[in-house]
Amino acid sequence: MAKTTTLKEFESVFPKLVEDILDHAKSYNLPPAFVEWYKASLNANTIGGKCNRGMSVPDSVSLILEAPLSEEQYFQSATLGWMTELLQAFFLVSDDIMDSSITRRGAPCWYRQPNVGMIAINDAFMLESAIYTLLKKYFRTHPAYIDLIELFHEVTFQTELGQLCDLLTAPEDKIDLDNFSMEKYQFIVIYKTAYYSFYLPVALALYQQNLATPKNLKQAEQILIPLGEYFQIQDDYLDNFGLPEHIGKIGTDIMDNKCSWLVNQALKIATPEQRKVLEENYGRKDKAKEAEVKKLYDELKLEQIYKDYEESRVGEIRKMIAEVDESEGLKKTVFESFLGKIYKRSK
Ligand code: GPP
Ligand code: MG
Ligand code: MG
Ligand code: MG
Repeated sequence: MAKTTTLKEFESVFPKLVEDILDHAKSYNLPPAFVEWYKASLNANTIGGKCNRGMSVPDSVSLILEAPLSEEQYFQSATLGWMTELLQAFFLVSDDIMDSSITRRGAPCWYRQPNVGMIAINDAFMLESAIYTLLKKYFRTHPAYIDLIELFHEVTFQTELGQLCDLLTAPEDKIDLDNFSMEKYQFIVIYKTAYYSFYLPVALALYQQNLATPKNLKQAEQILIPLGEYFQIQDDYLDNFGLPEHIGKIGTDIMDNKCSWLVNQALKIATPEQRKVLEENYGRKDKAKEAEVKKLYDELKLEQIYKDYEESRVGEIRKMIAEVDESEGLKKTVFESFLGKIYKRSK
């Protein structure tokens, strides 16, 4: 029987990894005060989230093996899990600067903390570098070492492509609702979120177990990309309808002129008058205008439209999972576990 990890167990691995990362920095005689800076950045930006991505690496390995993990197996797979969390930390520190966000995980965004400012950009790079420090230390002799490195590089690039489209469809100075479309939306979310949040953890579990056959990787991608798309639609929904106390962040999508799922749904059903309200109020750095858009979203009953979407999409995803071929060692339970963690989430 598989055994799923707890946040406490998973977090207990991290201090050792921080020591490894800092030892690497110290090997270049980095002055102690700067080692402390790196340590503070690692702890502030990597810890404190839900760790769904990270925990899903040991969980997937245990589900694939249909057995609890030995201490060594747990440490190895949790270490891969922490690398996905470091990648996420690198993205979030950067994304919050690009999105002019205020809070993250219930605290001021890193770039807004005292004495940090734009040093946050370099801190983000160093969070990314930590992935490769750990990969080298623990996976140098693993038969899939090069595949693991290439996977992190490719998924990083895919996420950057998604982020580029996210930013280019949301210019600050040129509000043009004709710029938005569900086709663009789909591209943005698949690349900016689905690959690193959903495909990556399962691909890591498969590589670690030497089960990353072309067929298993393809099947994982075919289900995890739609799952990741659904997850980002939830994120867009929560940006407006979620409670900051629950989601740990204050929504910025309306003021940031984002090609969000909600604005795309609104454009589909708005009357010409309602479209005018959007044209005059969307994407402006003005609280009163943001409130007008929020009011319109309520009038258009977007909350109900989202809930109906969620039910029908989850039904389709369940069907895809039922069709997974387990003959090369991949398990349906890996996908069921992901779906269970995010279905109807409020944070
Ligand atoms: C989520 O978008 C996407 C990312 C965090 C990827 C960022 C990619 C980079 C290459 C920096 P979001 O802005 O909706 O997330 P949130 O709502 O958490 O700010
Ligand atoms: Mg963003
Ligand atoms: Mg953001
Ligand atoms: Mg968001």
